[in-house]
Amino acid sequence: MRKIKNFILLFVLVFGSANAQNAANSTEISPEERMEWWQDARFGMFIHWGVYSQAGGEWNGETNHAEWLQFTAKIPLQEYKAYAKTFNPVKFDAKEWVSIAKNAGMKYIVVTSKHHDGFAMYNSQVNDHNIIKGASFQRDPLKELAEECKKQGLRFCVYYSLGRDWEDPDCPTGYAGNIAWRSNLIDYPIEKDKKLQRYLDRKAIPQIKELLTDYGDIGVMWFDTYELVSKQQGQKIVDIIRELQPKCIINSRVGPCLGDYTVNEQEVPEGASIKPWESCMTMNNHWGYNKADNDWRTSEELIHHLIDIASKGGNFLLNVGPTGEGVIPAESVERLKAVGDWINVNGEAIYGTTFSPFGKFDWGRCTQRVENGNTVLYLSVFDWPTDGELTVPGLQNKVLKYSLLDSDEKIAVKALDHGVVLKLPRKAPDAIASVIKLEVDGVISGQFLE
Ligand code: H79
Repeated sequence: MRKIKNFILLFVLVFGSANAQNAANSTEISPEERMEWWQDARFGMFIHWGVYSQAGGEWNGETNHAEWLQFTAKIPLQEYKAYAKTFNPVKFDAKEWVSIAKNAGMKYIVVTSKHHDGFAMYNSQVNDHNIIKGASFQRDPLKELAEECKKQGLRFCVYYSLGRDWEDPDCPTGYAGNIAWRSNLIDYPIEKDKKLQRYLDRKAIPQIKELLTDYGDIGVMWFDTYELVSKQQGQKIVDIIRELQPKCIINSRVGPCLGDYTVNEQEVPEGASIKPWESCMTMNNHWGYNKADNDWRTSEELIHHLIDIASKGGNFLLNVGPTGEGVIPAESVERLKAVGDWINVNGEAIYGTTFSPFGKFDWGRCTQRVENGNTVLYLSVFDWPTDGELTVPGLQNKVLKYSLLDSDEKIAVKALDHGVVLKLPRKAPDAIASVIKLEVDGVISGQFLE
């Protein structure tokens, strides 16, 4: 009898705990839920800022350096550490930076917590090569930015160079045929002695834990250059992040075939994708501050990129490179202001929309939102028709409502066999991109995914 009782007790314990396990799993956040705010956000600010920013790209007469300064100028670690000591960005003002991002219509910021130089831009207890112990600046800019983001309602996210670290003796890089291509061979010349796992255990993983423990909610852990990090090593980092902050999004550069979304660097893909993706881009030709680089993209190019990316279902992560004093360059601020002015009027064509059901149009781009079974189309016109007639080829659904955003001017709609023709005022309401809002019956079949 007792045996049977024990058996039942055991059964209840095992079964009960399995149920508890299921309950825990059912409260787990799904990838779709995790990505929800990010997919609606569409637009974020990338910030490349570190010890290297002081040089403004110039070292021994060469002016083309930036965030890779230590590597490209071949600076020995001890000299770079001495240079780090002079880093004192007295004009840094988290409130101003976050305001600039917010006024541009950006919903998140991604700031370099540690670039390839291995210098932590926060108060790390793990490693002394950081802004408190290794520089003159006795403040933690990441803490100030995290707090300011919380105040102003932006998501705080961090960049972390995973597979490259020029301060650590154990960080090998490269691939077959190009061994050690991004390693610090000046201070640590014997590549074969480097053990990646030792670097991960001693520095990278403990620092990732610090960032996820001491800075409130992290929106995205934005990893870069996993280099020789294996899928298993990357997965272990993913597991650690999931454990500490289940809501934190992880980009694809945490390891091979891993992460919540893919990244395009300095380019926009040709076609749309339903899987989450992001394009990160500079405003001139450098990520970190380069005072000689005056090759700025125009505000028009940036606004067109934002619309183009949204029309393909992606996010735009646009970079600024603040100076060594902690100031976002005026040229960047000016462009962000122009983007903000456009978004203030036309933001509904960007936030919370999905990719175009028609692919690209010759005259511009399209985004959509399905509301109560009907579709709202946003047509962003880059090239305004000189004859005032704009064709939307392929649109077969009945048009229920139509208007120009930010204009009282009347437009007319004519349905043809091959699509819809819009009669527009002769002059574009916005020289960069004017948005026409069309509410059509039902959803649009035939998704043009390239
Ligand atoms: O953080 C930014 C870059 O520093 C980093 N990723 C972005 C987000 C990055 N790592 N590798 N790459 C980008 C691609 C390689 C760029 C190079 Fe070069 C251009 C290597 C050689 C020419 C940078 C510029 C290094 C030397 C000159």
